Amino acid sequence: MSTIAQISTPLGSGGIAIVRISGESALEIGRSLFYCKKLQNSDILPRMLYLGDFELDDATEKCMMVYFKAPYSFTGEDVVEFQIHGGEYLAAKVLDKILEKGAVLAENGEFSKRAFLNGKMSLDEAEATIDMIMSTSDAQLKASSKLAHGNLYKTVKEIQDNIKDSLASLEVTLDYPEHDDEQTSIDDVKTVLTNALDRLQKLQDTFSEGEKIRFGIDVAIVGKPNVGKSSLLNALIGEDRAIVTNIKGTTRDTLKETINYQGLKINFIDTAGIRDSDDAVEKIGVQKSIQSIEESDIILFVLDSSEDMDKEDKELEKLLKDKKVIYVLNKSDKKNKLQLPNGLYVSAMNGENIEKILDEILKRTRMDKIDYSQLYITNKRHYEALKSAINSIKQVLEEKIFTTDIIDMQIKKIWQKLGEITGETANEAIIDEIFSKFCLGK
Ligand SMILES: Nc1nc2c(ncn2[C@@H]2O[C@H](COP(=O)(O)OP(=O)(O)OP(=O)(O)O)[C@@H](O)[C@H]2O)c(=O)[nH]1
Ligand SMILES: [Mg+2]
Repeated sequence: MSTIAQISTPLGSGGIAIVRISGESALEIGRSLFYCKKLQNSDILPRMLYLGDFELDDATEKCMMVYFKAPYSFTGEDVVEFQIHGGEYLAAKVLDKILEKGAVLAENGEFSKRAFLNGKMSLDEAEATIDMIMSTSDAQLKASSKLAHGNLYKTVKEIQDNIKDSLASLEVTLDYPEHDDEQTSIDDVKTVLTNALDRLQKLQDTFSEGEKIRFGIDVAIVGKPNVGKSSLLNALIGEDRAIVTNIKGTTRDTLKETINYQGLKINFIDTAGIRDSDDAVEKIGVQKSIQSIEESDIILFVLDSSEDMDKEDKELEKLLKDKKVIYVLNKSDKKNKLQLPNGLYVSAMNGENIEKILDEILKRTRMDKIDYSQLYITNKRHYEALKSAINSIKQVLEEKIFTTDIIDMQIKKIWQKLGEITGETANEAIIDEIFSKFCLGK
């Protein structure tokens, strides 16, 4: 495999930039460009930081160099890293020099891909690492760090091993029928599969929360015109973001704003007031509002508490009947008229009870019950693989005639599906696609 190099820190100016080389010639290339008095008559020691000079054509860069000897490196190959002053042009020059010596430019995620191919991390761990890097909330960071530490990998591997072992002992009884009872072994396989099914289903069930941990809870703010949806959005995010007027139909387009609350992301979507309208633009806006209702996890159904519910409100309520809905009775600073036992009286104008809405969102979506010591499936790819492994297990357990051949074939299928999560059986195109989404130099 070729020796690759790339700048591993973000492009731009900063305190330090790191240029990384990985592959068979990493050490040779690194040493040929680096002058350090200490290294004149001695070998370079792995994991030691050396201070020296990197020779550029017209300049000398005083920098640090570190060597990681294969297989004890991030990629599992020989790796050399230069820690240089963080100038964009300077880093590019250092990289050029390394390329001149025979290294090739690493593609996006190529260091990580090599780490995966060399068994340094599983595919799910690599994906979780990127998720950690991209984290924008405590919840996402905690959940992805658990995954990045191989907790999913270990669970999946254990289940795969259990299934494989039980199949192996079944095969032994078939080879030596005098030793054991075949039926007992078949029953053992069934027990192992039932246990696996239970564990996998529990994991699969975490995806609903897992998705919210990763992407946030989607909350649509819905209501007829002028009830104060945009005012409420502004109050919830603590910023004057949406236009507010006393003209009905002010909001034409949906507007999404995210906040962090108790470590979780909440994505609020302000929508156009829903009503019958002849205005072409407003009609599109209303269509978008309806789409937001369908796509969100929970709805803030905003009503004007100073008025009774009218026909428009009631029509809208019907539209929400299959959704999780929080009744938000806005304008509580005005004389109250609307009585709803399950309503939350708030005022977007003076801020009354705004935080209660946030708590209610967490409660109703059960996101207040997140236990970070537990593993959450946050990645759709893992979820899909779990789903098809679960289906295959169910199929075997439902077989009327439980022959060894059927078990053998089905178990291989289950094993294969589970292997897609860890990458063991994932096909090359999927692997390439995953790593191509990684950052340059990662
Ligand atoms: N008194 C009082 N007035 C409010 C409150 N919230 C909003 N309003 C007023 O209600 C009017 C409509 O507010 P918006 O936030 O634009 O209402 P909307 O639901 O977004 O309206 P559309 O975008 O037209 O659908 C404005 O005049 C606001 O000042 C509140 O809590 N109390
Ligand atoms: Mg509005």
